[in-house]
Amino acid sequence: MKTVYMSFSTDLLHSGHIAILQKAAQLGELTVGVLTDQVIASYKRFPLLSYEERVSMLENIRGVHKVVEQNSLSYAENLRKLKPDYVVHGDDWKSGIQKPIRDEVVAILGEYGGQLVEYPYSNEEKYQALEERSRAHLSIPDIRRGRLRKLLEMKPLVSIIEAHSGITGLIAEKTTVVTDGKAKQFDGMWVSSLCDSTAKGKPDIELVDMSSRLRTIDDIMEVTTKPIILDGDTGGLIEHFVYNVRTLERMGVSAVIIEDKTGLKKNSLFGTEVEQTQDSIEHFCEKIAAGKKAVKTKEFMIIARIESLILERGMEDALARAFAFVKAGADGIMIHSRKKDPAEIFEFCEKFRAKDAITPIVVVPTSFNTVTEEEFAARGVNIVIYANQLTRSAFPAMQKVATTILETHRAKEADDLCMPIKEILTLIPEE
Ligand code: SPV
Ligand code: MG
Repeated sequence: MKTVYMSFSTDLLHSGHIAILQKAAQLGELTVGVLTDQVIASYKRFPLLSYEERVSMLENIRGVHKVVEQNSLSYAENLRKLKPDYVVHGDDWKSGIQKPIRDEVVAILGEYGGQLVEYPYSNEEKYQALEERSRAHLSIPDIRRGRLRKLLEMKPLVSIIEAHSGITGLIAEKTTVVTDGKAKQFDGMWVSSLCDSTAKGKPDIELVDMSSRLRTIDDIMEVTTKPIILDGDTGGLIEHFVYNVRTLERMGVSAVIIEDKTGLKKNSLFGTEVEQTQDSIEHFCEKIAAGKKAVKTKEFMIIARIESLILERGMEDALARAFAFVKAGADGIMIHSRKKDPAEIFEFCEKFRAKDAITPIVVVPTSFNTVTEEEFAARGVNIVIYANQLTRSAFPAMQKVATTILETHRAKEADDLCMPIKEILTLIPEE
């Protein structure tokens, strides 16, 4: 009896999948490798059905002999273990992000004389419509909101990038790289006060009001499905914060991060160059507790941000605040620093983790940007936020083009710096 291997990520099993499964089963004893939630989320979209549900679904399909876990986009581990005579796949992976995976499968099959069997990929409209419906489903507030908590359970490190508009949201949603059989995307978006204010030409001093911030979030939500963390500045008055928590939760935002400052807020990266006042532990705990009381779901997170290192109040103060804020109900702690050297961030993580192994730690490595995600994860960090890089990269590009046009009295010289008209026209396809 010949043996056959197929890999499946789908959570919507349609007639096209059944047809290819039946063809594969005719070639021999069929083993299906089911991709884990983490792998699927990294390259496609968050699965609507969990890994266990997808395993059970495939186990009950006629012709499927066995179901095994495939814990990477790469087939290498399972192929070397099972040495199937055939690998079956649709022919859609001959190009695009799956091509390197296919190339590796071909090479490994070549090692022991296995064979790749490809059937024409069926991209019928009804299947496309199904996929579009699933995507739309993921953007529904109730489905989107809880995904940050799910990601925290699934992944050692959740990586988040700033978005302040529909287009930056799309970049955060869609940018994908594949390296060594591993696909990587950002897990979600940070609606930064700095970048939201900058996009509106305003300083980052809590001047852009909540209605405007909500409008930005809505613009992003219109075109994306990934979870959103809001930079909630100081959270404002406790009496206002409780209302805003409910609004954000209802919209499908996953978390708000509020910082323990009071009075006129200035951006943290000014540090002690400007006057900034830290809130008292008691008052900030009151704000956290009031916010937690207003939350209606188990999913929405209130994360407390500690400014002690920014304001040079010392490690002991930062740690005392962290433990007090967790006790008051904070679902996570963001520790911030504006030093290039990550030593104080690492020291905080070590000392915090010595007493609290569970509460998620968030960092924003704008200054300490040499540290890799792997190293942060090893130090006990759970969320890394790239808080301003899309704004900081777009601004000089726009400024250069504007200067070039002024200098040359025409747009020709600026053209090389711009995306071709054809590309911009089709960048956002019509539905
Ligand atoms: C933001 O992105 O607005 C932040 C992070 O709050 S920082 O700018 O580093 O203060
Ligand atoms: Mg901010």
